[in-house]
Amino acid sequence: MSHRNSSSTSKLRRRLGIAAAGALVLATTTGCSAREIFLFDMPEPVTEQGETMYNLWVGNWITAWPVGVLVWGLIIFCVVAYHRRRRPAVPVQTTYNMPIETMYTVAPLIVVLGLFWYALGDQADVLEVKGDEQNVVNVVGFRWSWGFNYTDQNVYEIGEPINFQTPTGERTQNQDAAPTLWLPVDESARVVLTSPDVIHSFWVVDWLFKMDVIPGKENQFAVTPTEEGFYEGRCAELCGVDHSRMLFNVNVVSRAEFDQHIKDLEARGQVGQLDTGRVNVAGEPNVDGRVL
Ligand SMILES: [Cu+2]
Repeated sequence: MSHRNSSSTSKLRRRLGIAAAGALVLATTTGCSAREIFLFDMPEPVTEQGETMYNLWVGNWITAWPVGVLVWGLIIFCVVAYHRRRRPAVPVQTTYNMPIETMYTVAPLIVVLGLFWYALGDQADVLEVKGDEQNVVNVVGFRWSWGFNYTDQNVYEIGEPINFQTPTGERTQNQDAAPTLWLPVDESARVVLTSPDVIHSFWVVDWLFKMDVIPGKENQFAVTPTEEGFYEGRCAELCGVDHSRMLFNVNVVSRAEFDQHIKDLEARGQVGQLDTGRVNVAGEPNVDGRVL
């Protein structure tokens, strides 16, 4: 190796070393955990089905990171190694190299088929509704809030659109003011989704799950919450001018607290079921024929 080559090699090593040290300092000084860095701080699962989603994501990241690191590594290497160096105008051309071309084709095919296989299996698990769930609730998404029919107990809850701002820009309500669906922990629930007007989407962020709410169609899924807690939800389908006001919560509690909540709804006179089949002029659902 000539003197010129060895000096440029050591320069290259130094630059790569500085880049690596910079990345390390950035990662440690921002105080991020490995989960935050490699999984982008994805919420940890709080339902049985969420566990499946979480594992699918982790599997995807395990596949994606080495591919990403390889690609970024090659890009950065080329940028650093060939920076301002004299190269022939046309580099050496490699054509009809069967081993390389076979690798280009087969390697991505294996990755894509593998991801597809796992996604398909997990999708079937997450969407499985056996029909023997311990609780049944009917979620009604309407312009611009949510209603919850506790089907077995014949009581309901209905919310109002969240008011975020006064005309002067003050924040008047927060997520806590949104209607709340209560569910008992460690019990399976079948969630039936209906809409009297347009397409909405029922999304509980920490469940790692959302499903469209389609008028004239009953979408449903089963969920078993495994952690007590208060979880934020929102409409995830741009459904009109006040779409952003369609917030809700899910409160996962003990069986005793759940029973008490049902009694509270009865005491408030919220007996009956929201009927999504009858819609008044404002597009809001009726309760037992009464216009809300
Ligand atoms: Cu909506």
